[in-house]
Amino acid sequence: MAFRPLSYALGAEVLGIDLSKDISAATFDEVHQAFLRYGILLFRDQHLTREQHIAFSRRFGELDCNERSPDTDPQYPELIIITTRPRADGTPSESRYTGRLWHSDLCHTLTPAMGSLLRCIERPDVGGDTLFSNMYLAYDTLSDGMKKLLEGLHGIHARGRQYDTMSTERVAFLKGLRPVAQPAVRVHPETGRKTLYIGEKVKQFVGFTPEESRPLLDFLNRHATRPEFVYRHQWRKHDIVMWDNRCTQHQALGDFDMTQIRHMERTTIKGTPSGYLIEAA
Ligand SMILES: O=C(O)CCC(=O)C(=O)O
Repeated sequence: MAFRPLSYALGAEVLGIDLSKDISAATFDEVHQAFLRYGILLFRDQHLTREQHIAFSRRFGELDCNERSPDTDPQYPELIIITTRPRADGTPSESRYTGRLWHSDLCHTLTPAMGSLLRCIERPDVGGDTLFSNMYLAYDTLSDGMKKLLEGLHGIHARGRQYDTMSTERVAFLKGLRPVAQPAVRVHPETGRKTLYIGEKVKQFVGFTPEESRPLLDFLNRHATRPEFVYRHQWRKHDIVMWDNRCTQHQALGDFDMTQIRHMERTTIKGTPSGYLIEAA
């Protein structure tokens, strides 16, 4: 097995591993260490069944069963389906716009995700890329003054996404949920390093109005997604990309012909408790 860095900022391709086979504890440990070091791992040409995708993901910890997501596969609750494939009744898929804002998975819950493993089943002719950014670098490169200002600040993470792609029942459900506040700076539980924990789902800071929060949020989002902190992944069929939600964020691009099929399946590894519920505005 070998690791080939994907960009200056983050990511490595794992060479010489077949995830459909049994993986020894020693090999798994090497993969885990690389995951912590690079933030993103790419496994190419992995011809896996859904069961194998789930089984490999489980090696990293308990999986989220997506109780609240409309995109869960009915047969495999561990899988979130992100697809442009229309539903059986011919109506558009609700998940076709998933991930269009910079975010870290489940940041709007009290147990944000530890990791996610996204498998490319079908891709459009061109585009449908995903961007990833390194939130350690984003934090490390802030001034001492800004670091001090952010210490103790909590961002309010909005739930949901484009409501126009959802059924009315689902919109009502999401609107009824209380927002979650997360620290703007968090410590990665395994590496001990500080990371910036914001994103485009953050609408305001606790104790500040949305209008007061906006300039700081705009600055932080721009800063965290500077090209030198970002890796852009161009998907190939049978790719699996695994990312560490505790020190990276990502965005799915709409840079493709939406009449073509882009079909992705994701497992999500549960993280540790973080943040607190606040009263809905
Ligand atoms: O479809 C993608 O490229 C990423 C989707 C996404 O944002 C997610 O799975 O959290």
